[in-house]
Amino acid sequence: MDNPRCRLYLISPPDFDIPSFTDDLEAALSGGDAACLQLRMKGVSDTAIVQAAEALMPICHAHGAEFLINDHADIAKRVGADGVHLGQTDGNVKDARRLLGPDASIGVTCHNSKHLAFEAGEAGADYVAFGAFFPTATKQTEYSAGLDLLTEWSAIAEIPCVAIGGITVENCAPLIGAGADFLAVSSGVWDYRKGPKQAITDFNTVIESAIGPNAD
Ligand code: TZP
Ligand code: MG
Repeated sequence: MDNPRCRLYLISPPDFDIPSFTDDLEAALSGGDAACLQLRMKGVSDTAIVQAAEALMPICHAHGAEFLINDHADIAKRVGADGVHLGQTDGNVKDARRLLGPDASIGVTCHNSKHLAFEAGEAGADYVAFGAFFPTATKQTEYSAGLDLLTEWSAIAEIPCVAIGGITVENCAPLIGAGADFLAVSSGVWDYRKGPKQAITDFNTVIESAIGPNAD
């Protein structure tokens, strides 16, 4: 995923029905730039993830957004996704790379740890994800990350960093200023009071006006 400036990184809602989320995704992606959608479905069968992927991936591709699968490199391979996002217990980057190939986008959850992020980078990850930056109801979070981590990471590392956790149109500007390459957002888009399309538009307006290392 390219990041000449900070970009949005969409995460699916935890629960959805495919027809109505298909409409929401189509609307959202017509509202402005998003680098990707991560399909994040917990506690469901592989078949359910594959069915959702088959409905959602073409919409992402029609809008120039990558389509990533959370947790399961094998499912990413099976559906021909653009990549996979791995938690610390979801298998290792080298195995995922072998399976998905050199062009796949592989990202790793690194909580609030530069150490984990360097490990991920050495293993060949394309991006590292830090969080949670704000309280969130989407995931029970054990870790919280601060703006300093984004600034330090941008100063020392080549690999882009994704900021995650409770990010909204209203609170995202400091993350961009601190050096986030991507803003990973779920409820801040799907539950936005003006709807998902306006959320993407408004996030992009903030990104374009934010002063930060990636603002050009
Ligand atoms: N990892 C840390 S916080 C989080 C994940 C997957 C949830 C992100 O969702 P939201 O709704 O944008 O807080
Ligand atoms: Mg995981």
